[in-house]
Parts: sequence; structure tokens; C-alpha cells
Amino acid sequence: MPAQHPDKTPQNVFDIVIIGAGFAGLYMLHKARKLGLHARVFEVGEGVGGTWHWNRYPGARCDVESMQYSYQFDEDLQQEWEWSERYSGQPEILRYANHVADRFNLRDDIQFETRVESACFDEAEETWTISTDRHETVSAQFVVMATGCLSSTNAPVFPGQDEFEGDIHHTGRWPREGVDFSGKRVAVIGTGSSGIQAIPIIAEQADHLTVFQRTAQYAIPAHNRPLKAEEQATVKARYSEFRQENSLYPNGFSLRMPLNEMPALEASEDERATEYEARWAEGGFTFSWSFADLGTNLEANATAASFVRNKIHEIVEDPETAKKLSPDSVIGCKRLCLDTGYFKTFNRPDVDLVDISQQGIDRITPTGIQCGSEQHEVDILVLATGFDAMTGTLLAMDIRGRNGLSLTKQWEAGPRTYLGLGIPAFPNLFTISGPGSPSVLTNMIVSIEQHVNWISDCLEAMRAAGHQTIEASEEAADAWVAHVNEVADQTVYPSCNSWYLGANVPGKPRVFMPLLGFPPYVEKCDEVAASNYEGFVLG
Ligand code: NA7
Repeated sequence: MPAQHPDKTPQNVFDIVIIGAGFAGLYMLHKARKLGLHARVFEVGEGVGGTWHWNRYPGARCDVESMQYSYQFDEDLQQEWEWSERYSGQPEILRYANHVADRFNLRDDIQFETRVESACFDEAEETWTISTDRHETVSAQFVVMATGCLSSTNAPVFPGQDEFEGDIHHTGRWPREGVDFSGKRVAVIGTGSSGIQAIPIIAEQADHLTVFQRTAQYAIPAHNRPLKAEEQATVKARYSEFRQENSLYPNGFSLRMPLNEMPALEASEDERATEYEARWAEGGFTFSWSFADLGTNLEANATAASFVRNKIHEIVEDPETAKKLSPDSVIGCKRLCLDTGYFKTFNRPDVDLVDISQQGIDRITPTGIQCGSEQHEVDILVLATGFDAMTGTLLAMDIRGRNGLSLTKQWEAGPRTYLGLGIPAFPNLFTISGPGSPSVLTNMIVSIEQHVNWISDCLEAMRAAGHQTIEASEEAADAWVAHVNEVADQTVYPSCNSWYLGANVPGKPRVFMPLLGFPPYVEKCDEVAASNYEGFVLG
């Protein structure tokens, strides 16, 4: 049972405790200070940056373009920072996070290398008691979970794994000092975004690479390149208008080619081919917007899927390998990956692909990986097996609301929130980009800023009205979860085993977690605030 007696010395009594020092935690701290709140951030890592602190694997790169994947809350900040590439790599994004922390003097209120183990609501005092792995217990009126959507790794343990004599690294917990692959035989398990980004680079460095693929993935060329000075200047000349326009797109970011309003099924075969070719040449998520019905009509979707399969067969020289790399599922159902040399890598003589979709991995042996009768000799094993997304980190803490109700119990059938911001029976606790909000389906920094602004405005409104507590009602949360699922059910998203549904983690309830559609969501949040926080109970 977590400690119930907080240290009430003034330095350990906070107005607000923020958990996590990624982009959400940094901005929340900045806003909390602006409100004059006594704030403390706890962060497990030894530095800021959240997901960009941990995902240091080779090739880690954002799939939203640099000029958009950054904060907009400070005009000077967005004017002075220079991005070097169309899509930023992890080191540059981490430098940016550090720049923000320094520029706004945020580090003074961040306690690094500290894991929050529990947060319990004290009903008599109407405060939260927060305990950490440093055996300290503090109290705060408000708790903000800035814990990130992709922060708990999904790291399957294969039979025999303990006996493996080489090193094992998960892409989401990459060693700070890097990994030397030279002269090594390397295995990568997992071909989602992380695997697809890391594989071409590991192949260049290693002696031999074997890729273990459970599900083939669609990937569109990224066409990453240096960002021209004129391109940056054009955006910066009207940065706030650019941001405003982007917030009106369903994912909160614009693409280089607008949505084609025509349904794929109304276009001729030639028209479809021309459209797909043009978007393939442009690169990035623009491809998903080729036709209006790709996300809602399976037959339309199949035309895009078939185009990408043909491309894979053009790129990959060995027809058998090309076939194995060609997905047969709905395109865009799992998050689309961006390709920088991924498919081409399989033309290398020192790269093998092992299809484990049927027989799986039998065991890890001291010197390799056994699949059926075949043993693959390996010196280093890379797990690119993804994350326990959106709920993993929250449920790993012992969070208790009213009557000692645990979050694990509250969410046993899947996450239940109102707006992805509040949880019934957990007063004064906010989740930034929580399940039920657009979060991972958007430009994350845009969604983070929208949530932090909403929370800050809420705290200010509560102070003005003399309220001590705010809590999502059960009815509002139930209706919201139903709404999130209804919206998803109108699309192709629920048709595959994606991490959006929790389907990548054995035993996790199958519930569609993010909400599709950023602009209507923002409108709803604004309406709720304007109607004196309808759906929340203020105390
Ligand atoms: P993903 O997209 O969840 O990919 C994980 C990959 O690992 C995927 O190919 C999985 O196959 C595979 N996997 C997971 N567990 C296993 C086991 N037990 N055996 C074999 N293969 C397995 O994670 P990423 O880190 O690549 O990307 C996450 C997000 O980060 C991405 O969407 C971007 O938003 C950034 P499966 O498809 O489940 O069959």
C-alpha cells in the first residue's frame, strides 16, 4: 500500500505535481508557473524530452514535418529555432527539447531520475499524495499525467531469452552511448515504424542482419531532405497563420498535397494510378489523402494497398522476399510508416528476412534465434516490438482516487475518460493526450499544447470561482467512450490488430483509444469550458 502520510514541510506541498518532462510536462510546467502555482515535475529519465529521450535507436525520426512538429506558444521561440531537415531526427528534436528547458529555465522545478510509484487522493484533505522511488512523499492539489502515449515498452520475453549470451536492446530504451554493430550478426524482431527506421542503418553497420517479421507493413517513401532556408523563411513569415490553418486539418497538421475530395471508386484506374504516383513521389502521409474514401471504404482502400504492394515488388528484387514484405491488410489501419531505404535494404546480400507470421519464434538460444528447425546465429538482438501505448505508463503506477479505487480497477474493461482529460472518481487529476483524445492520431505537440492550454484555463477558472475540485462525471465518461468508438467504427481503423486498439499487448482490452478528428474535438473542449465545465463536477 502506498505511503499515506505526505511530508507537509512547505517545500513538499505543491499546488501541482506534473509527471513526465517530455513536451507535455515542459509546457505544463511553464504554464503552471505563469499561473503562479508551486509546481514540481518528476521525471524517470536523466534528461528532458520524453519519447525523444528514450528512443535513441539509429534512424529514429519524426513522421510529422519539422516546421510543424514544434511548439507554437512562444513567437520568439518558433522564430529563432532552425530545423535542418524536412523530417527531424531524434538528436535534433532532443536538442530542441533541451533548448526549451533552458530558454524558460524549467530545470529548477524538475526532479530527474525519479519514478512516481503511486498517487492517492485523500478525500478529507482533497489533495493528492504522491510517492516516488526515492522514498519521498509529497502532496499537491492537482496532478497532471504528462506521461506520454508511447512511453512504456512492449517487450515480449521469448522462451530461453535469459540464456542469450549477446546483448538485447529495445528500440524504446536505447542505450545513451549507442550500440556498436560493426562485425556483428544482428537480429531485429519487429517491423513497425521503429524497425523500419532502424533496419536500413543497422544493415549498413552490421556484418549480417536477420529481420524477423510477424506482420508485413505498408511504408511510403519519406523523401527526407535538408530543409531550404527559403522554405523556413516562408513559413516563419506567417507562422501563426500557418499554425492556425493546420489546426483545421483532421490530424492537426497539413500535408504537401491537399485531400483529394474525389472517392477512389469514382476515379478510373488511370486516374487512380496518376494520383497515387504523384503522392508516392511527394512522400509522407500525403499518400493517405489520395482519395476521400480510403479511410472509410474497404474496396477503395484496397486500390491504395494494391498500388503499394506493386511498388514493393518493383523495389525488392527477389520476388519471394517481395511477397513476404507485401502486407495483405487494410492500408492505414496500423499507423503508416515512412520509408527511408527500408524495402531496398532487402536487396542486400547480407540481409535476410524471416517470416514468423505462421510459426512464430520458438525460442532464443544462447547464440541465436530458433524458428522451427532453423537456427539463426546472432550476436545482438534488437527488439523493435513497440509500446504498451496510451495506458501502459498510467497503469504501471498505483493511482487511487475516491474510496481507494485503483485506476487498474476503474479501467479494467479499457480506459474510460471524459475528453481524454479527466477520469471519474479521480478528482483534480488530468491526463495530457490521454485515451479518448486525438493524441497519437495528430501532430502530438499541437495536441499537447491544446490540452495544456485547456487545463491551465480550467485551473484559472476554478480559482476565480473558488472551486477546490473538478471531476469528470461517470455519465459524461460513458458517453464519451461510446462516442470515441462510434467515430472509429465509421472507419477502417478497427479492422486490424493495431496498438490504437491495444491489440499488440497480450491480454489488453480491445478498445479503440484515440479519437479521430482534431477540429471537432477542440470545438467540444471549448464548448465544455464555456458551459462551466459541463460533464465535470466542480466542488
Ligand atoms: P509497433 O508499430 O507496435 O511495431 C511493433 C512491431 O513488433 C510490429 O511489427 C509487431 O508485429 C512486432 N511484434 C510485437 N510483438 C511481437 C512478438 N511477440 N513477436 C514478434 N513480433 C512482435 O511499434 P513501433 O515502435 O515500431 O512504432 C510505434 C509508434 O512509434 C509508431 O506507430 C509511430 O507512431 C512511432 P505485429 O504487427 O504486432 O504483428
